[in-house]
Amino acid sequence: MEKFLKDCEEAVLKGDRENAVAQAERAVADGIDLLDAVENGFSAGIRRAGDLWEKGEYFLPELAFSAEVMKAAMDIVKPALLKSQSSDTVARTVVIGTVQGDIHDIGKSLVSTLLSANGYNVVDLGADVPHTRFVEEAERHGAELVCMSALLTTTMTGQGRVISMMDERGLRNKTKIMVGGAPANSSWARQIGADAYAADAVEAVRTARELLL
Ligand code: B1M
Repeated sequence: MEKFLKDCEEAVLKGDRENAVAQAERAVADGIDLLDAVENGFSAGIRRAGDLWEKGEYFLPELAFSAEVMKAAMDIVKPALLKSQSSDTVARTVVIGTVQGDIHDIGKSLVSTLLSANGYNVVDLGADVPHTRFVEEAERHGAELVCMSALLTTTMTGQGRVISMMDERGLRNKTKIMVGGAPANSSWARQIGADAYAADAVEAVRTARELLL
């Protein structure tokens, strides 16, 4: 398993689409723990690519290419991941997206997939979602939970902005709010008045269950 995870990591890091797709297909065919493959294999590769870019050893197009390769692997894993989870939850509506100004959508999409797989009715707004749209869509769909992802320190403030707007619109007492993404943490969630923070996709599902008891 360790070698397999390393192969997934290297495929994304090196932007080797063919290999990443082959590893993803193998994971599905061999019944490998898909979450393990995503979190500890492919994601490890994209994070390492980010570290190299930060150190100036990768150029932005190389990082972007690694991200595309990661998404190609995710496209293969996603249908099987959707089937693999138990969906014993009564459908509750969740609105999810990455906040305005932020195009990072890989982690958000993983959270979205796992929530769907666990029986939630997920309205995925995508990335770079205007603050007002979170509010409008939450109201339109009668969402019980709004999940906001942010990967940039410059965009995470948008999570707080949306919470204030939900409050102004009188939706805050009907809708729970969860935040996530690399720069967020529990104290940030408390600071902006969110109900919860989740560090990863599995924790996001567990937290959604607790919030919507
Ligand atoms: Co960008 N980027 N990036 N990037 N990028 C980061 C975030 C950065 C930390 C890299 C670095 O410096 N080491 C840095 C941010 C620094 C900061 O703000 N302090 C950065 C930067 C600076 C930028 C640009 C500004 C670069 C530039 O243009 N000069 C630019 C921003 C563009 C924009 O958004 N406006 C940019 C662009 C890009 C790419 C397009 C090349 C690509 C994104 C492709 C895409 O998503 N479609 C990219 C990538 C890939 C990264 C890194 C390397 C990896 C992100 C990722 O996909 N991780 C990232 C470095 C890093 O995070 N270590 C980086 C894998 C994913 C599975 O994990 O997203 O953390 P993650 O999601 C996890 C958890 O966080 C959690 O669960 C997920 C699954 O376990 N989670 C949630 C996430 N959302 C949640 C929501 C929830 C609950 C849990 O609901 C509430």
